[in-house]
Amino acid sequence: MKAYDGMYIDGAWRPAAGPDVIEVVDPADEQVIATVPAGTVEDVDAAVRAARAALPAWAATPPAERAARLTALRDQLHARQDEIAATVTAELGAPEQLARTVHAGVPVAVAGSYAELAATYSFEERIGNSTVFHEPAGVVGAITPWNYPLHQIVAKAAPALAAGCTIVVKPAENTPLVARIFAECVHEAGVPAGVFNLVTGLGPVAGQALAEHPGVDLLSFTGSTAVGRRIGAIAAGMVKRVALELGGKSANVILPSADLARAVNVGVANVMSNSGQTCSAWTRMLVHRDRYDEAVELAAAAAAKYGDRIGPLVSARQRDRVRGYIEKGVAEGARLAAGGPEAPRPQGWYVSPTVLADVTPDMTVAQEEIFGPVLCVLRYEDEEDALRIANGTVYGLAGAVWAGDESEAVAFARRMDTGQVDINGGRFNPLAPFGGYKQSGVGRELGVHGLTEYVQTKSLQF
Ligand code: TXE
Repeated sequence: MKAYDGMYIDGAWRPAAGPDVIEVVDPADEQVIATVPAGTVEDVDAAVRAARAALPAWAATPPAERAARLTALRDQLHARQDEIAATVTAELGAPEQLARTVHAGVPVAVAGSYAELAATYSFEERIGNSTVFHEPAGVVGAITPWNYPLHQIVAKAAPALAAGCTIVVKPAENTPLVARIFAECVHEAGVPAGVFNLVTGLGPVAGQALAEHPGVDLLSFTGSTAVGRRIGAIAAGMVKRVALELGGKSANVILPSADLARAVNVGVANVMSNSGQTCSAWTRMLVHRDRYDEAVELAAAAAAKYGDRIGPLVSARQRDRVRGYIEKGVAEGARLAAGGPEAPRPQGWYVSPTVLADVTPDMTVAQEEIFGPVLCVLRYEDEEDALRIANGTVYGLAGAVWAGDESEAVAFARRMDTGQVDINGGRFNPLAPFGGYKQSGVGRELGVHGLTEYVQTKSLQF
């Protein structure tokens, strides 16, 4: 067990203001692996002051120099990929392969993309008789969740730094260790003191203090809809800009012309990956009634095969939540085709890959985000019915459409009320905008759209 002290504020690891610590637990064996300081209002204040003080110089730093720091940051993340992967495995429970490829790999690509965008973005443009400047939005307060602990930080910090903003990050309390590695990488990359700051702590204490701090101009939050609403209310009350990336209940629509086996297998893998703790996961599989039984059989077999490759959930609380949803699904009339609420192992916060069949759109499991390895398979009558079901939740984050003909899938995707759709499987693109329609959020992350969140415009008329 390692007791870390200090928080990264103003370019150095400073002792915390208070004595309290947070225990970090390995979800696979429930052992405490480390402690980190629980930041207080005072720590947040010190971090925001440092960020404010660093803002004018960083905002005035030429974009090419900001790009050079981001390139150095990408190189640091790349050089420490093994350590990052091992840390995510320890604090989140992510299986090794997933930790290496996704948790450690994607942030390298995202940091690299912002190194390029910082150098190429039009921070100044001419519109008729005006010159428009895209200036930094100011001091950013970022609150991040545990499900992709490094990616969630990089997806906010990299565009903020590219835009010339300074930032204070409050990472999730379950996964602060990889956040500390990120701060070390920022430091090694030569980012000036105060430009990036890290305060570990509890949401209602450090997170709330950050959101409410008058020295913060823009809030960027990823997490639950409940907390997102609070952050949005604080932002509205103080007239701060806000970006919210919240939950999802994404539909995987398998049209009758699709390759059913492929669509089902990829769909199951999508839901089970990261033990289902992915906001964009395709948790509702929609299948035409004529192929429904076949699809359920395929999904159950795929889920059963996934069994030994799945990691635990992040906490006992999340495990209990997910089990509760499975039980509720069965109580409301769904049929267990694979898995179930019973603990598959005596130790660790595991839940078996679960497939719920005969799910109808009105059931709780078809409406609420479960955030675990649970797939709901729903039946549709025709394309219009599929569209109604796909669009019939308060969320609109992601989705998938499968069809024999790509243009058929595209036509359907265009009618979906959702921010991102994968066509016949799709492939991750770190430059494509990511974010929600409806109650899945406000604003976009990644690529040029992500950068735009962190600028404000000033126009000069001639
Ligand atoms: O999230 P919280 P939780 C969803 C998912 C999951 C559920 C609960 O459905 O089952 O949320 O997860 C900070 N003021 N998602 O409880 O609490 C907190 O410290 C300021 C979807 O872990 O929203 C952490 O840093 N900050 C999701 C961050 O908010 C506060 C990812 C997220 O934690 C705060 C995670 C407060 N009052 C969960 N309370 C996604 N969209 O990817 C908490 N926080």
